[in-house]
Amino acid sequence: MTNPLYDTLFGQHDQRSAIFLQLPDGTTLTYAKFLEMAAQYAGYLTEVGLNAGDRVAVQIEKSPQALAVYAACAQAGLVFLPLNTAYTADETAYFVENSGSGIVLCDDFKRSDLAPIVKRFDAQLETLNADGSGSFAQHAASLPTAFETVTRSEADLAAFLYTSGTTGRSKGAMLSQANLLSNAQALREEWRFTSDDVLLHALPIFHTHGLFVASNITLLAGAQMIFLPKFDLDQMIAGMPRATTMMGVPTFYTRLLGDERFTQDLTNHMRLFISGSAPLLPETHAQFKDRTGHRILERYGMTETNMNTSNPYDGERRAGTVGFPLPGVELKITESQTGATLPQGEIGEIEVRGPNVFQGYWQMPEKTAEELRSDGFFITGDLGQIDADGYVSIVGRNKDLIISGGYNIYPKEIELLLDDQEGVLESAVIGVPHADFGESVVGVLVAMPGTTLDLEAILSNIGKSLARFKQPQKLFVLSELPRNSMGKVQKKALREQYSTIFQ
Ligand code: MCA
Ligand code: AMP
Repeated sequence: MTNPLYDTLFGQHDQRSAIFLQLPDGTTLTYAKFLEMAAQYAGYLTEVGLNAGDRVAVQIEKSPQALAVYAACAQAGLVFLPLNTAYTADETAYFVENSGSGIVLCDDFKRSDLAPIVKRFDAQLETLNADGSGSFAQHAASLPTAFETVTRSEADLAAFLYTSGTTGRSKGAMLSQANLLSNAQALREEWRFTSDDVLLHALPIFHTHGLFVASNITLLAGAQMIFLPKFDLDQMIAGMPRATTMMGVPTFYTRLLGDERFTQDLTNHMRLFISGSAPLLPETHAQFKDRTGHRILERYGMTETNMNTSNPYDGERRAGTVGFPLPGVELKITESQTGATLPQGEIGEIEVRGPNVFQGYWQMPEKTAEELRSDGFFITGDLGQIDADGYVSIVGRNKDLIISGGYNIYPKEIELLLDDQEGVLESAVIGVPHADFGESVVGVLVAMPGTTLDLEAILSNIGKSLARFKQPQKLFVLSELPRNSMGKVQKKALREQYSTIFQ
């Protein structure tokens, strides 16, 4: 194979007239047409001077065109770097600079915000809108609909996905072709995807879940997707009769259950519902079973590792667990400090090794060394336990992280901004239970002596540089933060104190 990722996921469908995407307006896109568009995009990316291994930063709304940029990068041997569309220009600037992207694609409405940034980093800015218009599409439209695939190997990098850290600085997780392919192959087999499947796809495609888990498996199987721009209850319910499978974060499932149109009849023909990215409450699993007769299959993954474990397709899908390690993935529970494997049943750090585990953080060898052991085991920062039957459960986190509606939010990043606000002495950001998002962000502030904080002004200020989903939903002021004898802020106590504010 000249380029395993492209050949396996895309190239095999080159001439296929079968439908790849069903779109909300009732139109469809065949594999062949999709790949013609991708080839034109690959042609343009090459024409502007990008070479194999160069990064392409993409912050565009979900659309077939956005997915075609991923295919184009694979075909031209470029590193695809998708960015959350909710990121502010400040946030995006960091990713563009850190990755050294040669080109940035954005929607037209973001162009004026991003232009000065992109210029500063000597990159090229082009636009690609969800309706297929924009400067990038215009240039590409005049190019041939076939492109000679650039030779690459499985060891070459395919994508960077940025993931924040406990220090507040995002790190570019480098994923190789082999990382993506091995995981897609394992999941397709585990979940039995075939060309008869139609996946109801409402996840964003700038994260592992919607891009690599959902789209790569569909492509590998030659299946179809009902490709929705975002989660919308009416569209989900309208699309379900045409689907065979669905993937979602727990919020998708609680929202569906909250709608009386979501009935057993609507789901009778469905083959599989999969959940991940955040803990699925056993109550949700049970309610879903009662309502539809289906047992949601829960799995566990990370940006750095793709998917690690899955509940079984056949056999018991055990609520509150994330199932068994996938074929080829080794998983152990260790003592955090020493890395020593703990006896079965004990709670400890989850470590994983396998072809799914990433290549390290872009230009951050120290960070890589902190989390990736020399023997190849990745320290996930999740606390887990393996029961007597081998089912893995995630029981907590050894990292300060909030997961809201499936998006990861690192408190440190927000605390650094809050600490800089006028009159703030110090701050602590915590996640508290939220019926819709699972967890929601709350900030606790301590004012400088003699100061009264203007909470509205603080929220509005940090909102200028912080994506909306990361912004605290509420701010509270305390005279001091609870600390232990070592002086460490007791976030657990704060979480308990504010645990019912969104209930
Ligand atoms: C939107 N908002 C949020 C979130 N999403 N706030 C907190 N948490 C969120 N997740 C805010 C918006 O800024 C807006 O604020 C208001 O909620 C409504 O916005 P809207 O766009 O209408 O929201 P929505 O469509 O209802 O979106 C909620 C959602 C979405 C459907 C749950 O967040 C979503 O699709 N999440 C999936 C994330 C995902 O794919 N994660 C996978 C990561 P305001 O009204 O105040 O302006 S990959 C991963 O984790 C690993 C590898 C894994 O295992 O999969
Ligand atoms: P990210 O690397 O940003 O994509 O987020 C990965 C994190 O999401 C993991 O380290 C877990 O903490 C969490 N996660 C993913 N899937 C699950 C799940 N099924 N149950 C609980 N947490 C999960």
